[in-house]
Amino acid sequence: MSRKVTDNVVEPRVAETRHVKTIIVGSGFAGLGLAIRLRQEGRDDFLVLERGSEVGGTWRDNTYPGAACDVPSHLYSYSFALNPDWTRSFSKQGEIQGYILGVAERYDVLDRHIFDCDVQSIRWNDADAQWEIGSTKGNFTADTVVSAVGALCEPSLPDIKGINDFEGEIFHSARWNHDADLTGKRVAVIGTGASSIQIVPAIASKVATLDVYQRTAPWLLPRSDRPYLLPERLAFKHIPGAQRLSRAAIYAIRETQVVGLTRFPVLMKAFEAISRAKLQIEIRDPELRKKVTPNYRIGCKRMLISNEYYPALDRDNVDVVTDGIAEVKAGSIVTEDGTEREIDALIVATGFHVTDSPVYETVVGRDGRSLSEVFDEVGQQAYKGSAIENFPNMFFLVGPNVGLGHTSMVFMIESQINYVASALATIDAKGLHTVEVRKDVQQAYNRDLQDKLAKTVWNTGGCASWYMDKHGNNTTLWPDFTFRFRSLTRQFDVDAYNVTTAGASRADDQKVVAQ
Ligand code: N01
Repeated sequence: MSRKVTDNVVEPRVAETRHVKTIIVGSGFAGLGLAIRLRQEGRDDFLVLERGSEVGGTWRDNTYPGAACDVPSHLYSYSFALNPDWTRSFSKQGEIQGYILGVAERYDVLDRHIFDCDVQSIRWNDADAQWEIGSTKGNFTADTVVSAVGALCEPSLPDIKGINDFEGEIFHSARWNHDADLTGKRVAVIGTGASSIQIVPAIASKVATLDVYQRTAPWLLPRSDRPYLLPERLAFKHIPGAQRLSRAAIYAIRETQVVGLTRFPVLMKAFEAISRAKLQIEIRDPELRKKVTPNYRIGCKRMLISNEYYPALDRDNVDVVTDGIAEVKAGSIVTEDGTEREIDALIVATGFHVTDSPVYETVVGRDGRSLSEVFDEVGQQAYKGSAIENFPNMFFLVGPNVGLGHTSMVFMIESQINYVASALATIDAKGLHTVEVRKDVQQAYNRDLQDKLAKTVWNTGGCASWYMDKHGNNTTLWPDFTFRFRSLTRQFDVDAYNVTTAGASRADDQKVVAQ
């Protein structure tokens, strides 16, 4: 099949408001997976609104040199669309994006997508009990909306004096400018997170000089990446169960980390020992080694894997700068100690708006408050990462406290897809007009989560990370085994929701319909 992903798109007539039963916003792993499920269940009255021009989400957007996944390929894929053809144990961005495009075609959901459609507002209309969606491709109404925009979609730009006056090439890691030729240039990278540690080794040998501005040193572990041999690929393809077995083994091994990360942070010392040995072996210069040795417990921030980052830092043309940045000038960066380093290009690898996403301002719930206003007050929270009080008939994929640092997000996404698909089926089967998670249920769920999180290395490991919100709560990570989340989300639990049936007045709203 040679159909392009943007073919067969359903374009609305812009002047009209179009009603659809379910609107999914975003078509990364999450939105696409749900679209496939809905189609498989014969629920064709849905649309996926996607601001990009193809599916893929973060894997479409992050095209920086060296971009690759740090979860093994056979686990980092849909359970219903295993891929025996992965060429490496850890896939690169292009191969993952190719896989996602292929799945979208194979499961025939592209005709339900509207691409280049930037959703600008999602507002609940209580009188009509439906969502009103404004977008660059017209207006829609929907009975239910599923937000699948992802947590790592809005680049966070550092608020550094003068940065807007920089006259050379400047771009964020997630918006890589492929027209900018860095060969022979003096380049600076701000940030040393998961993106930066892949970019730095990928460009170090081609640039003239590379200044890596490090605020906090990351912990690094070995990356056991290798190409799959032909016999292995043939086995994955032709021996029944071989790929499932490999996937199950990867899952089980990764899941053992949960004990150290969430219950007994002291166990993380074993990983720390491996990481220290790696530092010792890969960095010759003792001064540099000291600079890049982290001063917090491993696992507190995301553990990174690379065999190339430290050797890249050890190169003669690469400098790690740990003095804070005071100012960016037209052609240089000045640090707080007064040193000025001239550069031609500046790469901003400073992460994403996770707990303060601007997307939250665009979603307005039942009482007229936006998600960002609600989160401002109570912190980013949801029930099972999937539903939020005051936002009826709305579900979230990759919502609050669903994130992971140790294994595949696709596992969590598929768990949520089960839950949301079950919710939509329940709404239909029971003839429900609205479903809104009960406040007491949401509060109890989040109290329990925060109790668990208090013991984790993320909260106790002595670091500052994007896992925490401005209230000091970890509102991003799931603090337990992932199979527990799978079990929690297997079925929609309608009794956790206030529901109304068609024709019921708002006064009846709080009554739960008979189960
Ligand atoms: O972003 P980050 P990322 N001045 O937030 C620094 C996923 N991912 O794009 O640590 C100076 O991790 C900041 O410093 P500090 C993965 O989930 C996966 O790298 O806050 N520095 C940090 O060093 C990952 O966790 C993969 O002190 C500033 C860096 O910028 C998530 O995406 C690959 C600064 C930001 O690191 C985000 O990763 C890539 C400032 N004002 C991404 N502001 C794989 O699967 C921030 N920093 C391999």
